[in-house]
Formats: sequence, C-alpha cells, structure tokens
Amino acid sequence: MRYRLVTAASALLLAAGAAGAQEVTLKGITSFAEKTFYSRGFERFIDKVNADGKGVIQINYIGGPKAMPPFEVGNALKNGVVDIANATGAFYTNLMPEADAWKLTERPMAEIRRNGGFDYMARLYDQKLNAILLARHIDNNPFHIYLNKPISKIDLTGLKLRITPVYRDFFQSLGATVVQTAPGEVYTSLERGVVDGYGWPITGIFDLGWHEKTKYRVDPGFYSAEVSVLINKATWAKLDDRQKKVISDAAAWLEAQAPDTAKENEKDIERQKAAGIQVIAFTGAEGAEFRKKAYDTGWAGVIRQSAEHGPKIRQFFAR
Ligand code: 173
Repeated sequence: MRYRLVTAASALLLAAGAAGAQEVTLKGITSFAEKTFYSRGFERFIDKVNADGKGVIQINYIGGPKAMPPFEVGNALKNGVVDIANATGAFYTNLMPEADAWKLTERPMAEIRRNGGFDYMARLYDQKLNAILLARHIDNNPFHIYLNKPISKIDLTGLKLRITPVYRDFFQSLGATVVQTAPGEVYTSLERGVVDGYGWPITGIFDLGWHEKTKYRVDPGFYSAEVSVLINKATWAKLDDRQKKVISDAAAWLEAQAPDTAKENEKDIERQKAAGIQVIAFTGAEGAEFRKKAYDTGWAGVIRQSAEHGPKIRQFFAR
C-alpha cells in the first residue's frame, strides 16, 4: 500500500518535470498604500500575471508601506529582498539620482522606447539598481502645489511645504521651506500644521483623506508623474522563456494603459471642486513662466546630481 502511494507521487512529479520548469513565485511590493491610485496599476499587473501564469509564474503580493517604508523599496529590490516592485524614481534617488528625471518627460513612453532614451536609462537601472524597468503605468499626470494659505503671486516665501525629490528644486526656487516625508505622513503633518501644504499629482488626494485638510490647489500643474513596475535583474535572469513571456506581456499591456491616466485626472479635478478645494490659477504669461521655472529648475537639479548623464537624458526626454 505504502509502496504504491510513493510510486504514484513519483509519477506525478515526473509528469510535472516533463511539462517544463516548476511554477515560480515572485515576491512583489508597492511603495504606495495598497488599493490606492498609484498601486492600482501594479495590482492589475499582478492579477494578470497570476491569471495568465497559472502553473508557470505567480506573484505573491506582500503589500505596501505597512510592510516596507517606501524609500526603502529601491534597496530591497536591488538586494533581491523583493523580486518585483512598484515605485516612482523619486523614492530611490539615493541609489539612482537619474531616476527622478522621468518626471520631466515631455514625450510618450512609446517614443522614448524608440528614441534611445529607454535603453539609456536601462543601462543605469542595470548598473545602479540591479533592476529592469518593466512598465511605466503612470504618465500624463501633472503634479500640483496644494496649500492651506492663499498666495496671490508666484512666491512661496514663508510657506513650509511637504516634498519628495520631485519638488525640491522648484519649490525652493519659489522661496519655500521644504520638508521631505513619505505619503503616509502627509495627513498628520497637515493636521498638526507642521506644513502649510504639499506637492502631489492631480490624482489621489482622496485616497488618504487629504482633501479634509486641503484648502487650495495651485494651477497650472507641472511635470508628468511616473510610477513603474521594476524587476530584480537576477530574478529575471533565472526565469525561463515561458515565465519571461508572461511578465513581458503583462508589462506591455500595463504600459499601454498609461495614457488613460488623463481620464482619471479629469475625475479628480471634479472631485476636488466638489470637495470645496479652491483653485489659485496662474494663467497666460504668468502660468507659462511658472511652468518654465518648474522645468528649468527640475533639469538643473537632475544635471547637478548627475553631470554625466543628466544632459543626455534631457535630449531624449525633453521637447
Ligand atoms: O509626492 C510624492 O510622494 C511623489 O513623489 C509622487 C510621485 C509619483 C506619484 C505620486 C507621488
């Protein structure tokens, strides 16, 4: 009896071996709170991989900032503590300052993949992050200044604003005092009056309740927020062709959805209006000057951090 059971089990194992490599499970993490706007694309990607990759490849979703502080995700990916990550460049500038330049793209990703910009960045991801950028799923999503004190000219003197590396050079050039925090600390910083406002894209302020503590949004927006799915290089190298295909197909599918972000922008603009958030709009020549200053200070910051690569990246990304 026992003998026959063992034999049956061995036969099953052999059958699995003959069909190809065993199913592999990758560990996935996100830098943004689970189920919030900037994690949703990654969550769709995971669902697709887990559906298409049955018996081939699966992703075990560890979660978001409750599992790991957002500014440590780059390091965890680099060291293989996690295999696959959802992050924005500003969160791992400690390892790769050039990653923050994605915010300055003025061309669609499809064009940057064709014009050599993607390959240029891929070498830096390889060298500095030990990783491959699989898909940028957020694009066409401008950043804004949100305030609790009104301004009547383009001047942030006397205001203290919450930032990440995305906004540092621009806000400082407008006279602001800045304090860097993870998104998870924005609500309490506003509530306690530690900051007078914050930088954030047009979408997502409702996810963590910030609309309750926000009086004004400054228009126009500037830059184009980037959030991408990345994979550890060694993890990728260990995958067989079938496993790679499941991941690559899901990545292409996800990146193709990035232009749809623009529809979400419109929804959140309406929602902010309904929530009573007032718009402080700089229009005409003033608005143009505001945006020019954003890009000028943004590129100056990238080039200051990377004199070697910054000017080349600008040629691929800017218009
Ligand atoms: O403000 C931020 O935390 C930030 O840098 C960012 C970047 C991309 C999307 C959302 C937020």
